[in-house]
Amino acid sequence: IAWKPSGDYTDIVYETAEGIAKITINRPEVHNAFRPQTLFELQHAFNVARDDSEVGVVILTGAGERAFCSGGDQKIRGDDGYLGDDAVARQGIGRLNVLDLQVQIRRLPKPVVAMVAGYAIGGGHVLHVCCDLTIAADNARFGQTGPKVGSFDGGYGAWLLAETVGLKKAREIWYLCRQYDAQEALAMGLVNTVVPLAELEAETVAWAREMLEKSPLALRMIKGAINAVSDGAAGMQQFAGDATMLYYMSEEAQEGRDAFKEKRRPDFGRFPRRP
Ligand code: 2NE
Repeated sequence: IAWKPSGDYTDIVYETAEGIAKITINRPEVHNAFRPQTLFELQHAFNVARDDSEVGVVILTGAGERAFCSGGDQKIRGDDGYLGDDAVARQGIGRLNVLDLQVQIRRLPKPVVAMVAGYAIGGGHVLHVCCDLTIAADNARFGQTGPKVGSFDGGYGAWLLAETVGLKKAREIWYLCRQYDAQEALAMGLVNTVVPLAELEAETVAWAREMLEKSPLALRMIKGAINAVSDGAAGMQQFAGDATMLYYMSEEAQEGRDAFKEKRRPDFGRFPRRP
């Protein structure tokens, strides 16, 4: 697949090909740990992918074979969050902007696939949990470290993980901070499949291509439906927005718009009162 890079980023790489956007966290020297700048760039790239009507599937991955993402960069962790090099950070004020990215992945109305080689650890583990699907290389290792390094993610990192692997296993993952290999992850339903490292991208692209053959609106609605349960009112708000979008696409809704513009009474009588 011939990836075409675009965008002006320092911490990530954004590429597209054949209706797929590939977003790569590019800080291999720290196992792709994220800093505030990384997350601003990821948010920007996910917005670009969302807005691009040619893109039907987004892949999130990490540079190199050793790590998908090792979570927040502990070397720039301040006393209240992660410090960038912007004006806010110069006042000593930290950020936890990975939480905004998690929400964005959930809200993105296209499937997001985590392509994991090596470590998916800490906040990096939560990112793959937030993705719709995870394709793991056989060298992948999964786990949370928060209680070891003085952190935790009580949001998606807790309840979405529990929804994925069950409550007992989620507690084990958090309370013991062990690492799990790819086969263990597969057995607990944490990933969709495990492939040899050399085949990771080809397999992920094959899954993406299979999804691209499907109805984009159906995928959008089923993603929203599955997320609505655990996202509560915010999930329903998105699902309701999609219902409005579908209604706008109907002649019935367009009659209301046209009648307003033509300064006449709308004629809704020709539309059935459906059972
Ligand atoms: C991932 C793991 C287990 C890998 O171990 P190993 O031995 O294979 O590699 P090593 O030597 O630890 O790491 C290679 C280089 O990457 C850096 C290391 O410091 C090392 O660089 P040097 O010190 O040799 O220069 N590196 C790795 N992870 C880093 C990180 N997260 N921040 C900064 N530098 C990192 C092992 O590296 C490990 O345990 N990493 C830390 C994982 C971790 O605890 N992450 C943070 C969890 S908290 C979080 O992400 C979070 C949250 O809970 C809530 C909100 C927001 C964020």
